[in-house]
Amino acid sequence: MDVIDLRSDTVTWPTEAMREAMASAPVGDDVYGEDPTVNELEAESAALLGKEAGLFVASGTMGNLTAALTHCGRGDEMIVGREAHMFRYEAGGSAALGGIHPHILDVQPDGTLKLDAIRRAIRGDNDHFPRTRLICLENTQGTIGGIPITAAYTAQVGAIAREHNLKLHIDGARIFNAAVALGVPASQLVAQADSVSFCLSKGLCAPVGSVLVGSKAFIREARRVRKSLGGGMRQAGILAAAGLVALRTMIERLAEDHANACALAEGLAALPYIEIDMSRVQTNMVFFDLAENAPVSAETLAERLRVEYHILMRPYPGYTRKFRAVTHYWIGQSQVKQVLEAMRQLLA
Ligand code: TLP
Repeated sequence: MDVIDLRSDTVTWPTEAMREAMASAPVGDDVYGEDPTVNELEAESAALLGKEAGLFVASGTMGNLTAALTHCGRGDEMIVGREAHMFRYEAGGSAALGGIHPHILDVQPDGTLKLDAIRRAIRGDNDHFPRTRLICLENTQGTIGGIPITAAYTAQVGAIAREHNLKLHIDGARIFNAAVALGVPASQLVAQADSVSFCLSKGLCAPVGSVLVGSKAFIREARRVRKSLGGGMRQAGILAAAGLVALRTMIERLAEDHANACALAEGLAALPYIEIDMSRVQTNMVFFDLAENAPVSAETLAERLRVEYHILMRPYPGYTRKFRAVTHYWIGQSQVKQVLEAMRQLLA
């Protein structure tokens, strides 16, 4: 990469190995279920997460939307965090396309929803109420810091879901970051979930795509939903080939991104006008605030980083002084050093 791009791990380019795998991927028509590479990716994804079946989708947003539309009918309700990507950053798709009513709960600083709040949010049988169908969690909880959510907490939410005959969906866009950070297999983190969507196109570096996993019956239904959303992708094996390389070679190395995020955060914490809570740096995200009395505004800082240092880092959408820097495959130790030196100069 010719710039140092810390805006997100979505910006990652595919690796050479991915480009080679894409060039030689066997393909077929995936709408007929005949693309061998897509089939392999779906099976491998399901096995990795301990589920029966998988479905290759175009994006994390499509994975979450397909799950919500498969679990819920019009007028049904899903319980979801106020800070969750599914609520904040998915263009209201589940409401617009599925008529699904979101029941919003506060996200705690540790990324969880309070168990009591979930219990209280579940509707009783009353003609006045929507019907609660679904609970959604996010792991890692990206919008508040990239916080990994433990298997023990998820099991408690799963138990509530089962007790009330609800489904549990996990937006696991970065589930492998959580698994690596917590030192447990990803399958353990989602054992209680009815569906999980995870992204190939973030820290794992594939150019496009996410996989939705769940039971065979759920995925059969989700295939129909994906088709209705225009997500039947034909010779998608070209893309799935990169996804297979991602699953086979890019998961363990996420630990390097976490170490680089830590180094970046420690360096930033030592600079003036930077407010940062080190205890929240647990995976590949560094959130920090620019102090009000800083010699540059957030916009000027972002602009000067871009123009003078070829570093892309911006205030987080919806905030004015809060920045999010995300480390990934294309950010190594030398890039971290360059960013810290640029920040030191601009804040002097
Ligand atoms: N997140 C993007 C932006 O949309 C904010 C980012 O840069 O982090 N779930 C989570 C937790 C996500 O962070 C994202 C993307 C998605 C779902 C959606 O994935 P895509 O972008 O593939 O639709």
